[in-house]
Amino acid sequence: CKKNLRVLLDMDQVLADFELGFFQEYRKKYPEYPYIEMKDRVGFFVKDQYEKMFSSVPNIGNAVANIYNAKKFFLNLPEIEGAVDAAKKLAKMEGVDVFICTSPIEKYKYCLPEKYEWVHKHLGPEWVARIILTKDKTMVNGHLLIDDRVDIIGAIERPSWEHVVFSANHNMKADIGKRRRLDNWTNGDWKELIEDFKMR
Ligand code: BVP
Repeated sequence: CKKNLRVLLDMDQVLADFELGFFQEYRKKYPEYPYIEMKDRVGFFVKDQYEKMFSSVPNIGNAVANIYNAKKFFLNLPEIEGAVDAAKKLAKMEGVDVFICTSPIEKYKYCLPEKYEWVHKHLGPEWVARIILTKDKTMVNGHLLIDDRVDIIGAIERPSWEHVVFSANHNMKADIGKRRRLDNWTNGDWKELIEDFKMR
């Protein structure tokens, strides 16, 4: 008898829209500061791109960090379109176990509980038990990791999972080698992806 397919879903930019949440809050809190349109985001870290692009603006990095370090930032992140619906359907599929695999930010005070609250609120109480919080996703065992971050590295050189890159503005120009992409949760591609993995 075959084992279940263990699917690890990243949270930020796969389920919860960190980039949109950031953009909206930043524009609201710092309307006089320069900003990067969401379509022009390149590279995983917002702060890095802002500091590089606006190096003449004093403290712009702090302004950026103030946004995601703030209370309620992670809690109030909007959903990625179709993500919650797809995740629920995925979890109901026969032969599939779903987990949420997410890394906290350095200033974890609000981020940690708010990630739990977000999952509880958007996916339901039974999903809280599926959360895996770690800075090192290579230490997590699974068959498939759906994640927007291109450089997922850690203690294990060859993780058990295969990384499928979830498309985000910041990774569209990145070299992802032989890895597959999942562009969204809305066009049904995710079902094919899961069926492919189940047949292995
Ligand atoms: O806690 C989240 C948000 C944070 O990194 C974590 C996402 O990790 P993954 O689980 O998706 O790998 N984060 C932080 C910054 C800026 C830090 Br400086 C950012 O620009 N984007 C981002 O996702």
